[in-house]
Amino acid sequence: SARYNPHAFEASWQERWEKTGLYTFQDDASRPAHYALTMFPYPSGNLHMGHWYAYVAPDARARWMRMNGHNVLFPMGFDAFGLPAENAAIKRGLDPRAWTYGNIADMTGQFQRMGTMIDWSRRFNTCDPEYYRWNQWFFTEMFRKGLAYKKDGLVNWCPNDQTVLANEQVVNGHCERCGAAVERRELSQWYLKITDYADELLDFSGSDMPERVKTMQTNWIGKSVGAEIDFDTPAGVETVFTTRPDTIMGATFLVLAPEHRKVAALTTPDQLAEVTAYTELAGGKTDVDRQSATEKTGVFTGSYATHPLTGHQIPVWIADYVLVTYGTGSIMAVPAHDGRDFDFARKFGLPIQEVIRPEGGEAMDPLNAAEAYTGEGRLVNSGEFDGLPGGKSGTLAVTGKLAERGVARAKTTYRLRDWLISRQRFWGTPIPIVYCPEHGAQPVPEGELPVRLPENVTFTPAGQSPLKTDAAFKAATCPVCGGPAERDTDTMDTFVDSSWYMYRFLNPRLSSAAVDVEAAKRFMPIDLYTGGIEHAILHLLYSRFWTRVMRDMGLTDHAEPFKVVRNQGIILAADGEKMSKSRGNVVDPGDLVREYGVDTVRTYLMFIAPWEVGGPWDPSGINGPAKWLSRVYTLFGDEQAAGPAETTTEADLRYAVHSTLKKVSSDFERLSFNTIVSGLMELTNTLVKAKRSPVYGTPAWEEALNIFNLMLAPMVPHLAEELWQAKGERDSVHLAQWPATDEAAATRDTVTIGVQVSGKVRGQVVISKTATQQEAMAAARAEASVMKFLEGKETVKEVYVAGKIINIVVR
Ligand code: ANZ
Repeated sequence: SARYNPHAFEASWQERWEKTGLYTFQDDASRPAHYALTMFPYPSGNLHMGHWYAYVAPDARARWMRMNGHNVLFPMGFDAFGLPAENAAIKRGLDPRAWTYGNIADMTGQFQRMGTMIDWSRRFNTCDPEYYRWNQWFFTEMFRKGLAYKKDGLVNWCPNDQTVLANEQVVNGHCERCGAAVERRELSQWYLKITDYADELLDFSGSDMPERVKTMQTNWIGKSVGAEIDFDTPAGVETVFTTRPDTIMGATFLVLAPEHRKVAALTTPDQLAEVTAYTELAGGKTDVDRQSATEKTGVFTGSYATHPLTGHQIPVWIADYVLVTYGTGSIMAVPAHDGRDFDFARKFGLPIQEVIRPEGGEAMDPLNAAEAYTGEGRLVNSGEFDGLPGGKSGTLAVTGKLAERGVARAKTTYRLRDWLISRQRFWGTPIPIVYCPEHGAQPVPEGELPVRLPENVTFTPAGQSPLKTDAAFKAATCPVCGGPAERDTDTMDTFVDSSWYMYRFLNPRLSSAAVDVEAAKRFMPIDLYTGGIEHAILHLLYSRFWTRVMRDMGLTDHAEPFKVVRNQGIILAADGEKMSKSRGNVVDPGDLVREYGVDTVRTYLMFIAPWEVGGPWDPSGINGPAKWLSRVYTLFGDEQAAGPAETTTEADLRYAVHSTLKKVSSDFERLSFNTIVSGLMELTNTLVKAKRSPVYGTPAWEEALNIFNLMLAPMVPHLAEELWQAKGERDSVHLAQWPATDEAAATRDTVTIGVQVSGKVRGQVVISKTATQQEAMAAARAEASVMKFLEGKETVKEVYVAGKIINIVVR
């Protein structure tokens, strides 16, 4: 008798599939297009459990879509530029190219053992010159459209990674990659104008993304509607940005960021020492430290500004709670109605003037008030504006009046900054710009792309990019005059690579263009994009920006790259911590595959937790799926299982099969993989019993096995194929159609419900769904297990919740 031995057939099926090109994507316009993509991995060298968890379930989903008649594109590649390759070069003298491609080869092998339907013939790596050439092309196109520009300014510098970072890569003042505290540097760098699309990126109507992803992006973009208002100062006009112009009559002082360029001109000689000391102190703190500080700090500049409505002289202070990078880097302080200004005024004894009062509220006592009133309320102490509702109406009136005099303008501000893409690193896409002494920054002409990374460069322990010292790389000619020019030696942020890679899979070898426009029309936006929540802002926002740029270039006809985005949860180690080498709690999927076979590992990963939630790894948990698959294997065999004879009827069997099929189909639709496994496990129990019943061998039995086999195919592709072909089928189970539910068979007019006696479950009965209370009670009383608890007792109450429970209360 045959026992389930996955090692006997898994590898050989994979070989057969490979040889017959089973998963090679065939473009077939007669079937509806379906593009499923999971975020591609970084080639670190190993596919860990997190990768398996992320890839296996979407693979099952893609297989299911294929069986449902869709023309499914499910490709994979590698996000292959980035620092680890360069660090291996600096620390261990390895060639970043060899290191990266070696890892890619290893990981592709590991991936292939996973038994997915990925079409490997479409694989590309973002470090392939044939790919990054198009990064360069996009960059030069954006340069021509003014969407890529170079600017001097304060930038985030990671002292550990020796490179600048985008704002998105700074998390709480620290480098998102290595955790080092980020410093500020003044540098000239390349930016992409994502801010041009800020408003559009707030519109999520074209993309079904998890709520928290939308919230994170909305907060990141941070749109604020208000006005800019001009104040006269001894150093010229100073413009502030405010979201509450209606509070202007309560503005009792101005505050500038310590780095504001007017600080020097406003500082009076007797305040100079204090201001200088404070400015130096503030420069050493991160924005986050500055904004979260509980105690407000600041100093008076010695100068006064003129209030544009009252003409009063109000003091100008500097304080680090005002950021130089937001708005205009200065504010009008309204301590009565802004919490930060309130704390500041309290601390330094500055005047607090109430101008907004809550509906029906008391006047504010400036000396004893506990906090600012930040609601909309109604205007008071505001002269001609008194009585107006605060918020919108007040703002309109005040801004209107100031605008007439030319000292205010309505203004919308965003927290979002342009995307800084220059990196002072080697292992990335060279920025295709040359600097001519005569003609300045010039894009490299398309015919000369790609600008290739040089080979055999020498890395220094200090970590400086070898491009900076490579004379041959730097030497270039100006495309305008043909004279000598110097190449930009920075490379692009690797998030550029992943911003449009999904388009490249549509035709990865196309040499005449970045994107196959016709294919994009049919396959984009992506029907289901999956990956980790950690990409909620960076990658997803950048891709949404890039797609809009492509639309404006005429390459696509849509604005959103993803129709649906879903995030998988995280699988933690058995100790509840993240699996990591340093903690020594890593479970290697390769080891598990060698022990249990791929299908068991796949099943376990789908069974372990609701996919979008994740959970801890239970080392013994894999035994359940392993046993289940052996039961399944035996079920399909000829021998009769031991055990008492069963009485399963044809209707019972068909009900079990079709109701499971209906549930599994809807679970696939909503990505509920763990309940698919449990549904199939439950059905296995029914089938094992049915095998010992008269229904065994009938057409209903044959139908049951057939449907069960097809339902197994997306989840356990090897076992399903083995069972399918053992039955004598000639075509792969993966080319078969997903079975149709027989709706009549899938619903039953009877239900099994529990019977309680005085609240304790004593038995169950099968009754008609439409049974009356009387019929239900009669059935319950006739049940032997219930009867003995009723004997000699008096019934006090009968409860029947239709379809759910019967309770007979006795005394
Ligand atoms: C006066 C005022 C009165 C304000 C009031 C608020 C309430 P959001 O919503 O985040 O955009 N502000 C402006 N520029 C700033 C900067 N560079 N650093 C720190 N704070 C700054 O916040 C806009 C408000 O934050 C602005 O409106 C300004 O304070 C402050 F009852 O102006 B407000």
